[in-house]
Formats: sequence, structure tokens, C-alpha cells
Amino acid sequence: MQSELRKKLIAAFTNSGTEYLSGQTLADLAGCSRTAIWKHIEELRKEGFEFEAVRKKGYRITNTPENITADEISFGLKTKFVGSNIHYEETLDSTQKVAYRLAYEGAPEGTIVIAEEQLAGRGRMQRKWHSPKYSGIWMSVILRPEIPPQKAPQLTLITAVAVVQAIQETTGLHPQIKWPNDILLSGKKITGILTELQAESDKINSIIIGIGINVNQREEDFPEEIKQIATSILNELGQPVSRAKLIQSLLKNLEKLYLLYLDKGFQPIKLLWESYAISIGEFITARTLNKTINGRALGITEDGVLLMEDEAGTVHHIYSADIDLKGDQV
Ligand code: BTX
Repeated sequence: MQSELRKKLIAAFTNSGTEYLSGQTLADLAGCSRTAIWKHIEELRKEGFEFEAVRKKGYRITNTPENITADEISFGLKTKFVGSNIHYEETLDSTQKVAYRLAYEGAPEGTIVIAEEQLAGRGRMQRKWHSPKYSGIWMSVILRPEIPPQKAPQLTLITAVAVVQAIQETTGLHPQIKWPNDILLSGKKITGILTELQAESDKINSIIIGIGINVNQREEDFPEEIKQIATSILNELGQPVSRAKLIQSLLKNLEKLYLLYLDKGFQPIKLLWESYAISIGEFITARTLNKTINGRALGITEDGVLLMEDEAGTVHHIYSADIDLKGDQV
């Protein structure tokens, strides 16, 4: 985790924009000595931050590294609590596993866990999530909403909206959502979301939201088994994107939507979600654990359940399934 002093220093540079900050001002803001400030600036330089130092004026940041360390994510981040605590590791088995432990140990709401690569990244139902080094966003967010456990799937939908908005804001691309948790560009998967719970009977202790975004992988970086179904922002945009900027936008949008949800309930989120959804009104195939249903997707309920009408006119409530959009032969 970043030290409190480092967080204050980064916040000061975030707020100062292109202005210079003197060593004394920084020391006052961070509540430490000028020597300590100098030491931290040297450490940031080693991480790849570039500073301009001007006599009698002070320092300003002129360039940031293209990795996603805690310092790089914090620099420019303007949220109230989401991302205030960042746990960064170069390599992890799964950010979900670490976030789960941190949540259990009492990590504050909004804590994020992020890794440059995952050796055992996971999807739903123990599937694998391909998470190669330096090219994607592999992140888990800890939230602690006071809602009944059966409403937890709504958090997946909130996150999907936040991811769409962040990708739009950062790249100008317009991804679409495929219920419940896939985000697609050109019909291929760009993001997966995995929501896990720590709950006791009717009370949620924490929700761990895992988000995997393919950012700067080239086509040839995808393994054979997912080449046909996966894409990245680089593939679609034709140029690489700053992962730190995308993360900042995602954290900002997630916090905004989450606070809206706590304040006004699911209705405003439902409307946003449906406006980005690909499958509403379309013929689809839903594969649940024990059956396959062909029909038309009608929309989602207040609880984020998918409504589907089959050929006989029966409306089904789908709680969990894989959706195939090519069911239009029904
Ligand atoms: P899912 O079960 O909906 O999707 C998993 C399926 O997606 C895999 O079986 C495979 O076909 C395909 N797939 C695997 N890797 C990729 C990829 N990089 N891009 C596109 N398709 C892929 C989706 O589960 C939930 C994924 C959450 C991943 C995050 S990353 C941070 C956090 N930590 C962790 O271990 N998981 C989450």
C-alpha cells in the first residue's frame, strides 16, 4: 500500500496541475520535512515520473510512466473514496483472491487491488481469464453497500455501465453490454466482470468486483482459444491507450454511479444499462445450468434479472446464464 505521505504528495501534484510547487509548500501540505519530500521525489523518478525543477519556483510533473503503479493511478485521480487505497502488485494469481483477503481483514470501502499480470485470473464458474503482463487492466474493487445479498447482481450491472462510460470517455469508442457481464466492441469481448460476495445470512460484509479489460493487446497476443471471441481497445482503436487514464475514468464513473444507486436506487442505473445493452428486443439463446431457452430478450427487472419471452409467449426470469446473440433462427 502507498504511505499516507506519498498519497498527500501525489494529491498535491494532482491539484496543482501545471503550477510549480516549492519544496516548502509540499512539505507543509504533506506535514513532513523537505528532506522527506526530496526522498519521495527521487523514488517517484525511479518509478518513471519526470519532474521539472526550477529554482525559486519548485517542482512540477512533466511526464508519467506507462505502468499502473499506485502512484501512477493516484496522480490525477479525483474520487472521494474509490481508489483511495491502492494495493498494487506486479504479478498475482488473481486480484480477486487478494481483495477477498483484504476485505476480510477490514480494508476500507473503495480499496482496489491491481496487478500488471495474473497467473490464475478467473472468470465465472472457475473459467480462466487471460491476463497478460502490461497490456490490460486486471483489478478488483471492494465495496460495502448496505443492501440485501440478493441485490448484489445489481453491482455487476452498475460496473458494466461504469466500464462503458470510461471506455467512451477515454477512447471515443462505443462498447455495448451483453447481459449480464460482458462488454463488447465489434461483437467481441473486451471486458469481463466477476462479482463475489462476503455475506452472513442476510447481511453483506463486502462485495468484491473483479474487472478485466483488454487494453493494449495485439491480435496475436490472444491465445488461440479466444482469438475469435476477444478483442482489445488497441485492436479497435488502432492505437494504444493509457491504462492509468482508463482506470481513473473507470473509478470516477464507478463511484458516481454507486453513489447514485445508494441515493436513488436501481431505476436510474437500469435506464442507463438498457441504453447500452445489445440484446434487448433481440432473439437470443440463454444457456442456464440446466436448460437452454430460445426467445426474445425483453429487458431487465429492478433486480437485474433478465426477462425473456419464448415462442409460446411464456416469460422466463433468467438469473444466471450464458447468452448467445445468434439465436435469431428462433
Ligand atoms: P466469464 O466466465 O464471463 O468469461 C470467461 C470466458 O471468457 C473464458 O472461458 C474465455 O472463453 C473468455 N476469456 C478469457 N480471457 C479473456 C480475455 N482476456 N478477453 C476476452 N475473453 C476472455 C468474465 O467471466 C469475468 C472475468 C473477470 C476477470 C477479472 S480480472 C480481475 C479479477 N481477478 C480475477 O481473477 N478475475 C477478475
